[in-house]
Amino acid sequence: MAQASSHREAPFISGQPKVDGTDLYMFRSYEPGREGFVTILANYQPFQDPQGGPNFAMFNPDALYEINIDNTGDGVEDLTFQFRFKNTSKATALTVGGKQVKIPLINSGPISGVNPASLNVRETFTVDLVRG
Ligand SMILES: [Ca+2]
Repeated sequence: MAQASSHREAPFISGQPKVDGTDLYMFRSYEPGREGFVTILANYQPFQDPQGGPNFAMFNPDALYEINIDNTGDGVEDLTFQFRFKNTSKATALTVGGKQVKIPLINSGPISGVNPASLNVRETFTVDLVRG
């Protein structure tokens, strides 16, 4: 039996795009000295374009994102990677009509580097590995 993620064709998950897992990729590392490693990529929130700002797709801080790995071939997970996300607002305010007005946007200007002043909402995550 194969299980796969949806691409918005499932009615329930189409109403919750932030937790809609669209693709999962796994490949063996080809870098020298890392032959024993596997890289896993997971995509969520389908059909988001880079130019789709100013509020770009963020993960749901109320959701638990899990990637289950069966490495014994019995269809039962042996490793589970659990991701939890947190959004922290800097409460950036701009002067509008002489008043300080908090912006509802993720950023107030171009983003370059990690955590620049123009970034209003910072998204961080934790990952836990559950065995068994
Ligand atoms: Ca297993």
